[in-house]
Amino acid sequence: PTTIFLKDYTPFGFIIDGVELTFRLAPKATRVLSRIKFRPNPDATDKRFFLHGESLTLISAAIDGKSADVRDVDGGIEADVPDAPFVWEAEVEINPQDNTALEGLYMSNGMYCTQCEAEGFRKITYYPDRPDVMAAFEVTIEGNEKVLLSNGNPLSQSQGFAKWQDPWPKPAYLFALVAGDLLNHPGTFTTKSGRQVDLNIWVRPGDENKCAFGMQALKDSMKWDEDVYGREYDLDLFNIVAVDDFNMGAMENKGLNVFNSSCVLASPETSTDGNFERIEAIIAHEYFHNWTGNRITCRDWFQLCLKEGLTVYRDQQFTADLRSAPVARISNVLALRGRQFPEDQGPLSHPVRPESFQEINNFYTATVYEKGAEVIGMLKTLVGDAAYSKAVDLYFDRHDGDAATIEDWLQVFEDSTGRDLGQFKRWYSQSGTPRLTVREDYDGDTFTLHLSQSTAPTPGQDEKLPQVIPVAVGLLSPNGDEVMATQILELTEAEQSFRFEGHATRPIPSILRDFSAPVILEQGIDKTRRAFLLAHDTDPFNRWEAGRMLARESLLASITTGAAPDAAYLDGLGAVLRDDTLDAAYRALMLGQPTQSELAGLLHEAGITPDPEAIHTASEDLRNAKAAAFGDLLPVLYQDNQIDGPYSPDADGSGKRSLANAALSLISRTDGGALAAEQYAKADNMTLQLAALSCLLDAGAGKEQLAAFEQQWHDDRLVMDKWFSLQIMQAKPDQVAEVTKRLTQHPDFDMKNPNRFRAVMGALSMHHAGFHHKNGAAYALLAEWLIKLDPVNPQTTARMCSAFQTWKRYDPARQTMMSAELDRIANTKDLSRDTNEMITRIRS
Ligand code: HT7
Ligand code: ZN
Repeated sequence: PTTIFLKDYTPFGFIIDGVELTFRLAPKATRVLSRIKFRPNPDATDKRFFLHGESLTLISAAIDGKSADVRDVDGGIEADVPDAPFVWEAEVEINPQDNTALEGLYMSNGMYCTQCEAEGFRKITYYPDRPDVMAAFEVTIEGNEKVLLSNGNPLSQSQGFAKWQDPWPKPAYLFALVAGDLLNHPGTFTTKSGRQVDLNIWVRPGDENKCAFGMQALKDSMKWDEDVYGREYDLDLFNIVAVDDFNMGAMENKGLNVFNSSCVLASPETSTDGNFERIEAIIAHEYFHNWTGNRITCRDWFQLCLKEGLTVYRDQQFTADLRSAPVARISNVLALRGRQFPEDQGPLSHPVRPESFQEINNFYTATVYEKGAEVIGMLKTLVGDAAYSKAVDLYFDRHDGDAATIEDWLQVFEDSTGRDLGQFKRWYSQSGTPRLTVREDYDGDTFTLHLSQSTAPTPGQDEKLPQVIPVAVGLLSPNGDEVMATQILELTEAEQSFRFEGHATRPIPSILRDFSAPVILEQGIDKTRRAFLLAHDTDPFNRWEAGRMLARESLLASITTGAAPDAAYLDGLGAVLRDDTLDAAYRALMLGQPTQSELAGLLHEAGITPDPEAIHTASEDLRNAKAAAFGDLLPVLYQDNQIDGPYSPDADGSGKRSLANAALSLISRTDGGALAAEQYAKADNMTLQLAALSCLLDAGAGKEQLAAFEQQWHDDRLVMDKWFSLQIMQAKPDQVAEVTKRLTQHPDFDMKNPNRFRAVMGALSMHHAGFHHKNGAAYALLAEWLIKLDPVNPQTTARMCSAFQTWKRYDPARQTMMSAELDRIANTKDLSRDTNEMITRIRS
């Protein structure tokens, strides 16, 4: 397989002055006619006329009206062309029906749809399928479907025919076409300059009552981007389409976003609060791409974080503004620690801007997205809010219409602030999670923080240089008052000291407030200090973090020494839970505890081989201890957070439900599931119904309800995904593989549907104690299904291989079993490039 390097970038030899495409739709033999105006690019040195193409049957090709002599080359075709403007015309045939990889033009439930990012357009026609080649598209669709959609504005439409024009030059990865018998949920939005935009959410008949929430989220996003970033929408129409078979969450195609139906369809009866929140964030994310991604795109795929990191950062800001900022921040950090830290600490570690790849689909990672967003957040913290806004305005002014780079992004900050960001740039090139170590000194007046940083070697990077780490610090007095409001310390050296004078009593520092940098903080403080911060920290993130650290230390002690759950933690937690000045969602987060895989990672970092059984036992013991310690409090929390009146997925309602459900899950440990059965029986929304079912299964009950749930929801694919997952998530560790295997034999298990495959195999790989059960059955089952899925859908297969990324953490017996499964996958005949690259990296 060929490796592509960032350093080898060269511009394409031609500029495109316009693209006309005609689609004659037929499930097994769609014809695509292209007419593309090319002219030589004066800035390019490589003048080769090469067009990408994959799985295409070429019917004809012509240059300036004369049949062209094309040569098949690796990944596409070449032709000799004039050293002057010319018109390329081609006709190809493709087979959407058999396209199970879900890249290019494919069919989902009788509907045609496309997915072109990153390199899917080359499966539609011959084209320079690279993001720095931008062009205006005109698209004609001929087909029998009632609705025929493409990017931009409609030029004309009649029975079986539609013509679309997108005036904004775009790279091919933003091309989209949808055709099907769809219904629309309409809306309108008036932009700040007074332009009316028609909005539609297109769905299959039967789903039209699940669009109202998504439509409101879209309007809120449009308004927020105007208010906060000054960005206005730039077409007369914005379409969203819900598709059942989709490899990821959603896609920001210009004017025609395509969504995994799980990321747009919502109703109280079928969606949980978590689903609503996720849908709101993803709709915002895709909409925000219109400026950060579409108007300004990436020069090449190495620059992916330019659009993804920034857009994730923007959608996180949006959620923080619309809901609770501390709760949003804690949730983001949980996601970062849960997904990005393991990636950065294992064989798949790569920089936010990778320097090489074989298959770009494998780099849509937590590092590029979530760590990429953290990097933007640090930049904003370092330059300040006003300077951030000024720099971003300059970015939009200077680069509108460009295919830009990280250098361009940093340059606008340098130009508008005068700051040298040379060292900051290391966040883009250095992989790994820095460790920030703190030591304290006090001399009766001056309090000193000695900070040091180090990053362990990662694949391909043995030496690490110091990075710029913004460390947000506040100081508290021993009675809990804040004696110094949050200040940003800039750690730039390997070791640096920061002095705070004039403190007659020794202050207590609150360090890395709001998680001001994506690092591992090693503070070396004792339980008493943590309990103090849990009780008094004025920074909501650090207050939560203090509780989290106490839980972590309690669990680690139980795992390694068999110690009982820590009483100081339980006391401190009890006080927080009783404090009803704190919002319910925040208290629900406080009740949570580190995941079992997080604990395994921590043990591994401490040089201790994690034992999944011991981790599982300690985690269960801590939950049982909470159930016992809060025996009186939990029913009160449950009762106080019941809501009369209609369901609403807003922050307040969902916060109350999350606290009540967290209480219920502990109560179910002592009442055998009686209260959960009551909740299940009267639940009128999915948040309450699913939580009750989950508690019942956890309590070893719920057989009847599980069957009733299936009976009630068997026609709803998205709800049935939950039914599949839940049974695996709540299975006892020794039964996880068996339950999963049984579910793969269920008539509704369809591996071609990525949502269903992920619901089942994702749940298997995320059940830490079950996946790592010593009999190795789960390893074998996952490998078996990855091997089956690879020829069908390489992209989804490759992503799910990451379940094995932590294999070297475990004992020799488990390592041997996982390694054998990795070998089995690697040795599979005709393994896809996607999966091959992932397995090779994981094994390295
Ligand atoms: N920019 C998109 C990333 C993407 C994708 C989406 C759906 C299917 C396949 C895909 N490959 C890449 C989604 C986003 O980040 O907004
Ligand atoms: Zn994105």
